[in-house]
Amino acid sequence: MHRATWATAFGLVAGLAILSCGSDDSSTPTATGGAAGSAGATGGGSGASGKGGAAGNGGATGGSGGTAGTAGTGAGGNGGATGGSAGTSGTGGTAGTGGIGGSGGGPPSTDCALPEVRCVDDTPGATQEYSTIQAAADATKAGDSVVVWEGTYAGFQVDASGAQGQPIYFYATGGSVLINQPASTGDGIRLQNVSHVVIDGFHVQGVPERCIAARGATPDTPMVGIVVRRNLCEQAGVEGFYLSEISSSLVEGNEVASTGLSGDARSHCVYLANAGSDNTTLRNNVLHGCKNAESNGIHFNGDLSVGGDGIISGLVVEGNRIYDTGQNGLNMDGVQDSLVQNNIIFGNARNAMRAYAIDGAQGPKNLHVVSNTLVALTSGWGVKFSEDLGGHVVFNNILLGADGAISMDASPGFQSDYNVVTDQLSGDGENNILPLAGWQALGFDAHSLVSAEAALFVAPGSDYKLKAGAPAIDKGTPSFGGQQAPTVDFFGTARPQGAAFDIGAHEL
Ligand SMILES: [Ca+2]
Ligand SMILES: [Ca+2]
Repeated sequence: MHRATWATAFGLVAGLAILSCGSDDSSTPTATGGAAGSAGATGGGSGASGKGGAAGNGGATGGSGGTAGTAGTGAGGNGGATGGSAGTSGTGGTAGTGGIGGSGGGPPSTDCALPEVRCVDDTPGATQEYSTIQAAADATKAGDSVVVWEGTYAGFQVDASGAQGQPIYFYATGGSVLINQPASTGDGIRLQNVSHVVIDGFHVQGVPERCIAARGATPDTPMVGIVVRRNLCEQAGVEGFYLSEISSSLVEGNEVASTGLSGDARSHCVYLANAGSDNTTLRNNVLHGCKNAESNGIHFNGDLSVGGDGIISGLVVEGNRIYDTGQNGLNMDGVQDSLVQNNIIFGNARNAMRAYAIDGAQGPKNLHVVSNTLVALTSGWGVKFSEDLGGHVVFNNILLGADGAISMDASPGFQSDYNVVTDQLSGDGENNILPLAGWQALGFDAHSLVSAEAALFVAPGSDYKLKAGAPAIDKGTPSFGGQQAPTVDFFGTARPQGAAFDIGAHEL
């Protein structure tokens, strides 16, 4: 069951890659010239041709990495952030080093004969250079890959950093590398104040602490360049992932299910912690079954008491599917200047999206909430703001809630339109609940409309694609309030289809 869902997440990533063309098709030619980087099948960049230089990088989405020079020392390009494949090492001369694989890729090479590839297998043979992942991790330096072959392993801690363009890449081959015994910390995988480390493809199950924890940095000197990709986390003792002070990092294509076996009420699927965790992207994750009482799909905590500016900013939260948690889908304490788009959130105990300040230095400000399907029909609101500093832009969303669609206090500069809503909204901290007509009289949501689950979705409760004839179809807008709508939907389908942009995370 979980495996099947995980596979769906992979499909999603691949789909996005196919259709997200051209958002960053830059290349990195050098004066001496490398072998041409291969452009991605769609949207990747290409490098310069020649000998020995660096190959091009794939595009931000969908690119393939370049091929290193055949007789040079050039590095292979980086795969696209999603969907790209890693660069190919050069042959002859000094071998080039492949780049970071995108979601469709992996490490530069899995060839155990290469000195920078450290192969781990629990079974003796050609792929067993190390029998534990920890032993390989302890030997790594920047640019190394730890390639783990199918088997069952104890967890590990990473104490060595990669470098910009030379990450340490931990890669689980074949989809059945199981970590079911903890590292010494009790976590499955611990990143201890390191940067430029990739964790790709591990299945972590039943560890007493977190499946993956990154900690030990400070808000003023956070970890950078952490990539947590395509992992499956089940039955963690506490949170699924606890990621503290990770900046300019990427959490994508993971599935987290069934956290909190220790009984801790705050056993979030994913916890992005503390004020150094700026400019990080969380996308295409499937998060569910984190059901303890105060557990959220993703808990963001800009905690002033821990130091720094007390705010998490510059986030991109997109393409996530979050359901069946004990509290809110997105729970954002002290988050500002961030984009939330193309998420499908439903069936949680409380609000689909909640932005506020308790631990954060300030409340929400300048959140752009676009093209999401946010359904909170157990209790709560589609989206709720408090301790609010305003500047939010909210459009093209389906916002359904047992209490209503949007709840806020007076929110300076608030802009919302082109939403499908429950016919209950509040602009004064829920002292007054207004129907859409009354809300429109305040100057909001002139083009929005009221609807309900049964009229909108293929199968409320499980399948939140739009059904034929749904009133959300072709009722959206390409941009609003200075923010563009996403050019693909949750499934990677280009927007718009048909006559116009649709409202919600799905485009028909
Ligand atoms: Ca910050
Ligand atoms: Ca359409």
